[in-house]
Amino acid sequence: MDKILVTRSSMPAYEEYIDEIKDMWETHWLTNMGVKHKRLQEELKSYLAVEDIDLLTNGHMALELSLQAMELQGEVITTPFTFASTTHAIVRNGLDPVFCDIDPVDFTIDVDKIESLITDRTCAIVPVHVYGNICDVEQIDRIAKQYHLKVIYDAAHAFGVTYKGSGIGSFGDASCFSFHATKVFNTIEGGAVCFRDPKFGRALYGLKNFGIRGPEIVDGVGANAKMNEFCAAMGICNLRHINEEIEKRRKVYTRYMERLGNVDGLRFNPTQSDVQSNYAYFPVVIEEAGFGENREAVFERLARHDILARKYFYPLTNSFECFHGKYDTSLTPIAEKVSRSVLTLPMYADLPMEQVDRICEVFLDGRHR
Ligand code: T4K
Repeated sequence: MDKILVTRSSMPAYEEYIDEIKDMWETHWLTNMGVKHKRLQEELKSYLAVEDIDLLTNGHMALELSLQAMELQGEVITTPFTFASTTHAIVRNGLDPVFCDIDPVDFTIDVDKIESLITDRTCAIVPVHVYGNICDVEQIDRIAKQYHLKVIYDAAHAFGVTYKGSGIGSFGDASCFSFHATKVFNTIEGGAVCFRDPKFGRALYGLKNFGIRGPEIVDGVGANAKMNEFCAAMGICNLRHINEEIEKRRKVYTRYMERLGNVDGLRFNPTQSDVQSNYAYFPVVIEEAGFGENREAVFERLARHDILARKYFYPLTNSFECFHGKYDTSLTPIAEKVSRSVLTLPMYADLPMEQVDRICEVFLDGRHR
């Protein structure tokens, strides 16, 4: 039997993609903000219900260049329960990450702990809508206003999520999405920043295109983070099917919950009120005392049956070797505990229900059914 991987890229029909890229053999226009880039940008602005958006090569550059465009200095409050990218974007900007613990229920930044971490060096907050669970955007907004801090959301997991009917990308000063192959919506590699302030948009654009403003004008020292036309074409195709894809994910989520939802010692993504979810990931927190087995035992049994669940996010970013013990993980005990007990099970739109059933069977190993 084939391996079941943690996810599988959504792709349009082969013919649909070929049809979308065909004209490039006439125009020979492959990158540098071509027609497909412009079209996808407009379509995403409308789909995500945001005021403005710019497309980039990937979610990481979206984060890194957003922080740079804000010309920040000092400390940035963030969480360690995330992918390497979030913390690396902060550190690569010469900023000091200050790690805040997470909420034990939805795994996002614990808003009650943010204020105690604010110093006169704090310049921004980088919260993460982890697994597509949304942060407490209202409290974060209040804190940011009170202490004059910028808010840059890592929205890599939150494509299409809405809160009280508003696109999740419309909160904070900037929201950074990932369109990586493994995401709910993909452009192969890709990312975007949503924002409102045109001054920030102009700075970001300069950073993604060498600071070039015209054939003879370079007014800033920029990088290159432009989305190319093949990626934009993939996005245009995938966006046509996105609602269907999310609906299929919802069905997978429902099946998992039917099989695992009432098992002692297991915890799942919460249902958040006023939130339209995208079912990006299916994390399970395994509490050994209640379940009778720890995360490692379940992970290994699944792997023996060719089911490759993942430990997103273990280890915590504040314990990475590259930081040489610089950060004290005992200051984020809940993140540490969740990181040691969570397993993300396979989740993608075309995951057959029989495979979901098999995954659950192996997960439970006959003991709790
Ligand atoms: N912030 C957060 C919170 C993030 O999670 C991420 C990325 C970022 C920022 C940065 O965004 P990007 O710069 O990546 O756009 C994966 C992804 O590479 C990464 O995008 C993602 N988060 C992270 C959570 O997961 P890996 O190392 O686990 O990927 P990999 O190669 O093991 O792939 C996982 C599974 O996906 C494979 O087993 C099969 C499937 N897959 C993978 C690829 C590459 C496909 O079906 N097709 C593919 O092309 O990091």
